[in-house]
Amino acid sequence: QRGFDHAEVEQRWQARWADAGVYRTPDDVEDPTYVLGMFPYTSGELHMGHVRNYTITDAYARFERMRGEEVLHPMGWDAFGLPAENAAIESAERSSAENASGDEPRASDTNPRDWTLDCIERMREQMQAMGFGYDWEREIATCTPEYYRWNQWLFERFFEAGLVERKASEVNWCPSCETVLADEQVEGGETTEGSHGGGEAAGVCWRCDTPVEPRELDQWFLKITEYADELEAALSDLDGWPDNVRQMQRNWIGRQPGARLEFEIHGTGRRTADTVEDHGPVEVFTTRIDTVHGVTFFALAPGHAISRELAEEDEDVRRFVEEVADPEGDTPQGVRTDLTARNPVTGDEVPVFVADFVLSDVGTGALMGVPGHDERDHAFAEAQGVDIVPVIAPADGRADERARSAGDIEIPDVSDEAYTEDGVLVNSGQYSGMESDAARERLIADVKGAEEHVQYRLRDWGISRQRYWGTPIPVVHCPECGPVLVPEEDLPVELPEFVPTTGNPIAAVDEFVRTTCPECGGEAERETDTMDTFMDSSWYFLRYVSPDATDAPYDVERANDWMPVDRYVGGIEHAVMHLLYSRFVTKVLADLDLLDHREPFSNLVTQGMVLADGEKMSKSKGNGISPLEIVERYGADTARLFTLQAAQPERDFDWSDKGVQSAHAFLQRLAELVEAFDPAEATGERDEVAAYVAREIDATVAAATEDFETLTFNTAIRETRSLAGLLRRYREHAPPHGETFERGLRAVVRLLAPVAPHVSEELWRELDAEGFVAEAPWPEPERDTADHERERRLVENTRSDVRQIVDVAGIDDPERIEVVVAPEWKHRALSIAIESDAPNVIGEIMGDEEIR
Ligand code: ANZ
Ligand code: ZN
Repeated sequence: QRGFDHAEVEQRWQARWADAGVYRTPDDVEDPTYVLGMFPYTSGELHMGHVRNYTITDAYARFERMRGEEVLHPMGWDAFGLPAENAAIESAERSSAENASGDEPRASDTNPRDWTLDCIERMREQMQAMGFGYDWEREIATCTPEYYRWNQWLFERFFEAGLVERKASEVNWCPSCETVLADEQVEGGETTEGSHGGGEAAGVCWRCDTPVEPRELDQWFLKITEYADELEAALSDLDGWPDNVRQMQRNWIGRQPGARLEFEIHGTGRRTADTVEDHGPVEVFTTRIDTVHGVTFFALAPGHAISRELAEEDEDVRRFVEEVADPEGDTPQGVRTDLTARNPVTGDEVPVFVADFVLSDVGTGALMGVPGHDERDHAFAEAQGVDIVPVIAPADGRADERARSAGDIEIPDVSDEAYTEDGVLVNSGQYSGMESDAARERLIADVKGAEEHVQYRLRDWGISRQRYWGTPIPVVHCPECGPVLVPEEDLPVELPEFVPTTGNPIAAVDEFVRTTCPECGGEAERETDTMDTFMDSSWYFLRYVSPDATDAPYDVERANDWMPVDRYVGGIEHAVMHLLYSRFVTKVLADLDLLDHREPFSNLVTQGMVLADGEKMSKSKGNGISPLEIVERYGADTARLFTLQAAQPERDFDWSDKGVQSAHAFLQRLAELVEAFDPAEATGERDEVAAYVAREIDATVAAATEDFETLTFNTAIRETRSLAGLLRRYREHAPPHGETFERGLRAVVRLLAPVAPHVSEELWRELDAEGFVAEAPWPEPERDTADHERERRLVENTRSDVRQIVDVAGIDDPERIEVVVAPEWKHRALSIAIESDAPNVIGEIMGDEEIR
């Protein structure tokens, strides 16, 4: 019998850990190291991405626990969402097809709740099989009333704080899922570069790939835009976050410093609505007030109040607004009105258009058109035969005073293409000759009605979903009182039983919909929208702190002690939505005095993908490898070891059977090495060799510890494996072995414990050590390792010399390598040893694996 039986070993230790409560975090712990993996969506099976994610957090949590830290490492389920509902609908369709009579739609065999709970059972089992050390007593599932009532409660606190709004708005509608999608859930929409901000092009649904359509609906919004400023500014202090994620959030928030200024609008009389005159000045937002002398037209969004009024009186405008306008189109289109706008700086009157590239919900819904310096405006002006005037010249080289005063500035030709950079102002009256930056400042100060203004690309967070499997929004619509919050004592508003329909299944449940108004007691209807599941995940990390709390979403005092999360690990696909919403909700909680922290995650790691032949591993690509199969065949320890040694957490890596086999073989060899050791038979040691090995142990421990601290598991494992290799050669080449050898084995087993916890427990016992290795103290170097570092580098150099000799000599027979190379190496080693005053042992333990 070679090595060990992984299935038996793994199950035995999993049971023992559970019995002993090794991974429990008692409530009275003061400030545990909070290690968290993004909780999984309950899809039914763990995939390799999950395995990687949770192996990383688990290894880190185990490392911290062995270092003597209290650790909080919980797990739960992101359990609401469409797939559960779709599964139920499909099952209902199947059974009614089988029942071909086709009269009544039958209740589905599966309902979303059962489907989800089933997934949870399976995924929990799979996680346990992986040996992840979670505190299962803190497990949460967002689809339980105990959890989602707090979504409702939070919605109500947000409402009272003025952070909830109901408004008609154009939404992304997925005709296949029959639901509204958040912008972030629309994929593949190319954003038009260059000109006027917005420009979201049609994309597809993130779940089902169906092209998304625009639709107008009354929606509930959380006003994340009120926090845009802080969400952006605080990014620079989040040093524990990767730069790319912070940059993605910055881009998403899209901070644009600029100015607002006012244009008087006049009717030119022919068909003008007098009403327009009543509007007074119309505001625009611009990032380029320095181009104001180049304004040759003015444009209103089709949804602008003035456009709507014009549409009532002007057939051309009506037709354009209702039939032609396409905000997602590639070419900007518009219709000329008989209004003019007066440039507040020059006094020029320019024509006013209603144009579809002006977005209603961006800025003020109106803009000043500068075709000379903006690409969109340029295209529009060409199509409409509007003047194109250059007012900015490239500053390069000519930016010196002399050239400028000499009137020597070369005015760019903008007739074919806009010049979009900053530069020096020309054709701009008293401002000519100034640089863009300075001119902006001066113009904001000089122009009446102009003021500095920062605009954000970020939109409010639409949380309404017209689906069943989510948190009911706790509102009653009363014909008398309007929308009224469900009183706190009546929460949770529980989901009714599922009925399969197209559209929104909740709206089909009469007993749910019909209710009385909490304010006037009259007949009223419940809101039938449910919340975006990103609401569930934007505070779940707080619930783990007190998963059973019944009078608050979480224990505030404990959350103050335990938060923020010290290590948060998850996929880069959450860089914007989940991570931004979580930051937003945390800030609101802080402002509601429900938390002392303004950021939820002090440190973030986004793990790379697991690839198969260079492509993302996934079910839909059919190139997936099931973690379960790997666990069955090689054991969880092997799966974990391979996953962590393949690459640094941030990097993608290719699945490799060879790598898996090598990880497996290594664990087996290590087991043999430990099992073959009998402390009773240990004898005295040859001093120089033992001293060298002792130093290698220290150096390995020091290096691996540093690697664990930075989650660089792959190099930690490499170090540990090479120490194990050294010990093996030590046994073969330089017996006898005693204390040092044993110390080495104990170090290796503990360094591996976070990575391959089951076999490590087994070997720990084998070494007659006390207790669980999971709770054993992390190894420490016995001596200062600085000297040894230097010596190690010399040894490394020696080895690479040897490698070169082997290469040059073209030797491939291991026996011969030893014979041919050994004298060379010994000689060089000796000289190094003399030079560096290091113990002369290198030759004794020369069988470097790569050479042999
Ligand atoms: C005049 C101007 C001149 C602008 C120039 C730009 C360049 P970006 O382009 O992403 O920085 N804008 C304002 N309101 C808008 C709306 N409702 N819909 C579409 N576009 C709108 O975004 C800022 C610019 O977007 C603003 O600056 C404005 O055009 C345009 F050489 O004003 B600019
Ligand atoms: Zn009422």
